[in-house]
Amino acid sequence: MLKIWGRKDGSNVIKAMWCIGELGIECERIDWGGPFGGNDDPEYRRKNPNGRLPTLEEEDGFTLWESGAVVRYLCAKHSMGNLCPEDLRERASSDKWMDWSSLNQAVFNPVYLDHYFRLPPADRSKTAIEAAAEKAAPWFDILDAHLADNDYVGGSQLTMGDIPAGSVTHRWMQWTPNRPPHTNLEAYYERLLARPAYQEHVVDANAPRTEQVQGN
Ligand SMILES: N[C@@H](CCC(=O)N[C@@H](CS)C(=O)NCC(=O)O)C(=O)O
Repeated sequence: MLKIWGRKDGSNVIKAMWCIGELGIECERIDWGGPFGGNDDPEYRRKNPNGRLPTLEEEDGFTLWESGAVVRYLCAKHSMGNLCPEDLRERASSDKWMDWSSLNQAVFNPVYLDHYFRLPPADRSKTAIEAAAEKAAPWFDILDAHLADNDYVGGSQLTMGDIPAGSVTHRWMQWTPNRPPHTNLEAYYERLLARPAYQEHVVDANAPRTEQVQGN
């Protein structure tokens, strides 16, 4: 069976697992990294020399790392013409949003993680969170404008292009203090929330942390 190595609340593991949920394929996810450790295990490093998550492993020993590559591979293998658009230009547009999300939209995420959870409480800074939100907002303006005419980033249906953007949108929606209004993004988020795979692998996987943020 397909294996994914990675703790379920890792932002990049979330992308792989939401994708797998949408594809409806069987998968064994192995708790790895973070509090579970194992990143420096020599056998794990042979699968993924970066010692990061997620790592995909197939029954014949094929391994793949980099969450975007994992999502692209799984969608091309199991959902050509659907989550992976067959038309080259449509596929390139989905690819574009995937790279855009990782390189731009998600930059607030490590700052939020540090200042909500990772740093010793005395070193956490609300100002740092607010500054990260302010820096990220223009990227969300761009996505919001695109969604005025598109239900999903690739057009009228969910594609692999939504996986990174949609998964990071959850943290933005739930963890951003004084979030600026984005009507189209909010409607997009509602559409994603209606998807069982999004609920399970994005919302539920983030739930303990979200409760902690909202309890702050
Ligand atoms: N660009 C890589 C980043 C991988 C990465 O940094 N993953 C984080 C988790 S989301 C990680 O491995 N952190 C160390 C850990 O959780 O132990 C990808 O997209 O797969």
